[in-house]
Parts: sequence; structure tokens; C-alpha cells
Amino acid sequence: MYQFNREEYNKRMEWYVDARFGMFIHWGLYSIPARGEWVRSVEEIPKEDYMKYFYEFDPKDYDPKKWARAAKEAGMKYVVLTAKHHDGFCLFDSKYTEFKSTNTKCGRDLVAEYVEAVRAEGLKVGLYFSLIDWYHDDFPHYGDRQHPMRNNPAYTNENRNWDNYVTFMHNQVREICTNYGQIDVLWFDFSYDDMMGEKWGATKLVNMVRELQPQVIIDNRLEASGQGYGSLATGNPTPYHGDFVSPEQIIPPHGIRDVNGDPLNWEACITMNNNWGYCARDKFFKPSSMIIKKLVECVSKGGNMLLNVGPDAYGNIPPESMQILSEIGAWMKKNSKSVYGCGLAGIEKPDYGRVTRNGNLLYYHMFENTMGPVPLTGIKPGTIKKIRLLCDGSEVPISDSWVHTDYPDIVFANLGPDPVLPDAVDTVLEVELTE
Ligand code: H79
Repeated sequence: MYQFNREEYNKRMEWYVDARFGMFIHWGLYSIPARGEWVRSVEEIPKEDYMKYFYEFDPKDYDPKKWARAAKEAGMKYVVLTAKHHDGFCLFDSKYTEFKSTNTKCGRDLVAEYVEAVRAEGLKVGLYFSLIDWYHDDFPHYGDRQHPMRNNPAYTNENRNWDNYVTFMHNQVREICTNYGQIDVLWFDFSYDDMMGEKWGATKLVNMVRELQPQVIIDNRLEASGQGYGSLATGNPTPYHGDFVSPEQIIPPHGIRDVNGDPLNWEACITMNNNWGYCARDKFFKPSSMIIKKLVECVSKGGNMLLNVGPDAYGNIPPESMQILSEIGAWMKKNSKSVYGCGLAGIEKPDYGRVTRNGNLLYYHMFENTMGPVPLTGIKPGTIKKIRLLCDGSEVPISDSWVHTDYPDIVFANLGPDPVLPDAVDTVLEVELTE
């Protein structure tokens, strides 16, 4: 029986908190219509019509080694792949359904190849598993808020056997936790209305998962959606509390704390454009410069960022996403020390950027120049051992000028006369404190 234990919890979370940056991958049959992973629900497509994508599915370019390499090059430390999304299609060889990749033209267990490729790159392995299943006959259809058949009374819920669904869902989770070696992250999605907690058989499910995969890190969505902190924040966690809060498409304005004011672990999952699954017509990609600053924002607020890619029908990550990943990677190659193992600085955000911290190392992230001496707000004069530019290790002197008389409590760094920062996106000052 699983019981919350603070020490075990902190130990289990160590690698994950250090990592700070991961890749989310949304991929499945919905990559063929290419209108997002909710396409069957949004367009209320009947099962028979959706089956055409099942008969067509044959991702000729599927090579998870390429995905894993792209994640690694971007500086990500873990990857989470949709083993099954809400449409119910499994990228793994499940005994409990015929709706799976091994029964398509491609005939492969795509999850098996994925876990191997991700491990080979030294990255942690995550799997996303949808609690919702629009394919299964025992999942409520008519009247369910999200089901593709919600508006069609012909799909009455009479004779649908909920217990049968829960058993099926648990069986599939057991397969995922048994057949693919060590799983580092299990990402359930998601609870809504009364579909929550024990309705999913959550205590039993988590007991099984923790027995099969004692080290696994679980999200909080057995009792939450993309909003809501879940019971970890209440100081009285349920057995299925999950290990991190999972704000979706938002960075919490003030980080996240529990009722006692202690910081909670969280992970903001964020898309690069406006869709999780591949969307051929969605070219609204965020610039890499923005994503880098948002990653730093997450770290400075004590959270992780899980950045999404949606490979296309052939299995290729879109070129726009590859470009963004490589630009983030270039920044990370020089500055990742200010991300990995870093967290809350306990210092108010300066006007020009943000501060992250690892022990007695403070990282002042400069998103813009200060046009003069750089105020290292939050540091007491006389407590600095040295300041270096993180990108090249060069010495940054403490400013020794008239400003000190007007601002005796603030230490200023002197970046010299060049008005242009060495890194236009985020120039990082590493400040080592004496204690
Ligand atoms: O897997 C991704 C999403 O498919 C799933 N969680 C992430 C990680 C998810 N996103 N949003 N939701 C679940 C909540 C439902 C949002 C909806 Fe809609 C608003 C469903 C229908 C209206 C967004 C807009 C999806 C379709 C249209």
C-alpha cells in the first residue's frame, strides 16, 4: 500500500527537479487529419469515419532516435510520449484492444522503440496515458462533456459497464508498467466533472503502479485537470496525489506553494504553436527567444517546463519545431548551468530579467540591458565572492562608481560600455556568494 513519505518523495523527485526541462510528444492517428489531437471530439467524428486513419497509419519516417537526439541537443533531460491519447489509439502492443499500432500497416510496437531510443540518449523515459478513451464501448458517450458522440442520443449510455472500463484501463496501465522496463514519468490525463479520483479506481491504480515502478514520478491528474493543484497542496495528500502539479499552457504567476507556504514541484506543459497534435495549418510558433525566457521563468519560480512537439503523419517533427529546438540548444550549451539543479532564488525579480539559484550560486538572467551599472538586487554588499559571465567565464567587476553613494544597499555589476549584451536573448551573470 502506498503511503506518502516526505523523505522518499524528495528522493524520488531529485532527478526531476534537477532536470527542469523536458520534451512532450503528441503523436497518434490524429497526426493524419492534422487538425489537432481533439479532432474526433471537436468535429464529432463517428468511430467508423475515424477508422480510416487507422487503416492508413503507416509512419514511414518513424525513428525515435531522431526525436531523442533532438531533445538531447535542446538540453532536455526527459521525454514524455503519448502512449495513448483520448482517441484510444495505442502506440503500444496492448493485449486488451485491437486499436493499436501493431494492428496497422506499420505493425510495430512504437512505444518499445521509443523507450529504447530515449534511454540510449541517456534521457529519462516518460509515457502519457489518457484516462479518457473515446474508442472503448464502456466509456460514457451521450451527454459526456467531451465525447465525440456526446450529442447523438443513439449512443445512449445504457448497458455501458463502467467497472469494465476501469478494469480495462488498469490492465493497460499494468502493461505499460510491465513491458517496457523502467518508466521514469507516468503522465495521466485528465480528470473532469465527476470523472475524478476513485471514479478512476485511483488508489488501486497507484498502488499497482508504485509496486511495479517504485521510482516513477506521476502527475496530479488522477485528481486534477490542467488547472487545480490537487491534494499535495493541502498538506493532506490522497494516495493518488501525484508528485507534481501540471499547469497546462500557463506559467503560475507566483510559482506554487502548499497550505504551509512551502514550494511545490510543478511542471508547465506548453505548446510551441497552438496545438499539441500535429496541425498542418497552425504556423503560430513562439520564437525560441521567448521560449528560452519562459523556461528561465519556470526555473526561477521553482518549476519545470515540458515543451511539446507534434510529429506529422510520417513521424517527422515539423521543421519549425526542429529549428526552435536547435536555437534553444545553442543557448543551453552555454547557459544550462543556470537551469539544471537551479530553482527559487528567494530574490525579487529584477526589472531586466530573472534570478535562478543553485546553493551559493545566483544566476542573474538579463533579458535586456540596463544602460549602465547592473543592479544585483537582493544581494547584500560585501557578500559576493566573484561575478562571471556564464557564456564565456569572463570576469565581471563590481561597479565602483558614484552610484554607490545614492544606493548604498545595492551591489552593481559593471558590464562595460558596450550597450549590446553578449547574448541578445538572455545574458547570464553567475554570482558566487561567500556563503
Ligand atoms: O494532451 C493535451 C491535450 O489534448 C489535453 N492535455 C494536454 C496535455 C487537454 N487539453 N485541454 N484539455 C485537455 C481540456 C479540454 C479543452 C477543450 Fe478544447 C476545450 C476541449 C474542447 C474545448 C481545446 C480546444 C481542445 C479542443 C478545443
